[in-house]
Amino acid sequence: TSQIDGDRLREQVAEQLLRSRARSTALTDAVDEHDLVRQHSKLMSPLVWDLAHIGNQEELWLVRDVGGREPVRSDIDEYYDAFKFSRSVRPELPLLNPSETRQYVGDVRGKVFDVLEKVPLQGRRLVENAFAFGMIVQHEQQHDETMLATHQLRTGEPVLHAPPPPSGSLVPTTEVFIPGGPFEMGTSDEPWALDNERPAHAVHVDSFFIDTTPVTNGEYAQFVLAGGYDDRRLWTDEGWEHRTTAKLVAPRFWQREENSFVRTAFGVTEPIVPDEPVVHVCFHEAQAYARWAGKRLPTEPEWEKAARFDTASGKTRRYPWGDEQPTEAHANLGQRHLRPAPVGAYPRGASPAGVHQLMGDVWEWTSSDFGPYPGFEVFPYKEYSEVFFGPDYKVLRGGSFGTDSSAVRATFRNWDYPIRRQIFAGFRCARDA
Ligand code: AVJ
Ligand code: FE
Repeated sequence: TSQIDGDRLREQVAEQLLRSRARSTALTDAVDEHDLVRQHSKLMSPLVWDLAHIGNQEELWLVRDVGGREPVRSDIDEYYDAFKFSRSVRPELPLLNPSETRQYVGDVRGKVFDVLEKVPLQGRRLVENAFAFGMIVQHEQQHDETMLATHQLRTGEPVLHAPPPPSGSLVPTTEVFIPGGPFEMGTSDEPWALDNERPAHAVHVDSFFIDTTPVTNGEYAQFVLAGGYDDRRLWTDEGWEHRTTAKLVAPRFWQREENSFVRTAFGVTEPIVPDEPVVHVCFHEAQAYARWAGKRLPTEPEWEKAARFDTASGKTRRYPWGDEQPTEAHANLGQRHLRPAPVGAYPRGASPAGVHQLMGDVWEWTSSDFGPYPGFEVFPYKEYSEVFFGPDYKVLRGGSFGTDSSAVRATFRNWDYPIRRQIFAGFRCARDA
């Protein structure tokens, strides 16, 4: 009955709220007060801003909107409105200090649990109310990944620790053929899918080849050593312009030592691991590498078809491996590890076509601009996706080791400026058939 369904849903939501909060707490308790309030990079907010912003969004959507309750604090909304002040100026705002922030997010959360207990989760209210909770869980997890990227930019002794990912294994072929024809892209029935993933619609894709694994550090190092950054022909006009003004010579966090490379991640400097997917490259670097390799980046529909389409049944799956939720055996997600796993580490996560590690490890740049699917409807607010549609942003797919499984699906669409590389972004190559 719907009563039981509602109670079950309440439990699941409560569990997800606790899980995301445990992660936010761990990310912010790992550093001292000074590290919480300072800006580790102009590209990022102070960690204490992300934490209070998580609480403020939760207050706006769940306490005030779904719950219809009085504000917890109405005086601070504007400082935590991501559209009002850009990341670079946030340290200058009269922000809550770390202990006020912890108090605030705790107060909000207390009310949220009260709202969760009482809110109707039946009939027509189920979808919209349950979605609001799901959206807020995903929002917190998205900011947790952003905070993880801030940790990566922070200098000093390591404060985050995690066991290494599973070891790699041989992936039999380097690329697979995906036959041309239509497939169903996007979704109309994933309960937590955000507006830009909807609706499901048929898309025709020409035949193409796609690499079975993301491009590795070892492969990328060859490109650098071959002079790829100095070869004008490999770069687009925009890419070359950026490579020149930003003085790009290798992925972010790499340092060259003669003909080898070390990289620094979360306070640890070590030689690059050749079999690990390359991470912290921008779209332009990915594009130049692909051209050097005689290939190109996949389009967004190609990526999704390679990830979800089952040629045998003609059906589109939820995930590359099938319809079951991701587990530790399928993908490197959820910050269980602090790095991408070597190629071949997740044979059980491969798609029907034999494409590995589409989910997790590194976000993958596609060649596509971020735009609406046919039939797109804003839900629930235009600032989630609509205001970003257009040629300024490129789509990334699949999630990274820092993305929680609650905040990514095979339909999930991330986007960023093509020059950004502090995010956990890598890529794989494709080519025309
Ligand atoms: C989907 C990752 C691009 O971080 O800018 C967080 C998610 N939206 N708060 C971002 C988001 C509002 C968004 N990305
Ligand atoms: Fe946000």
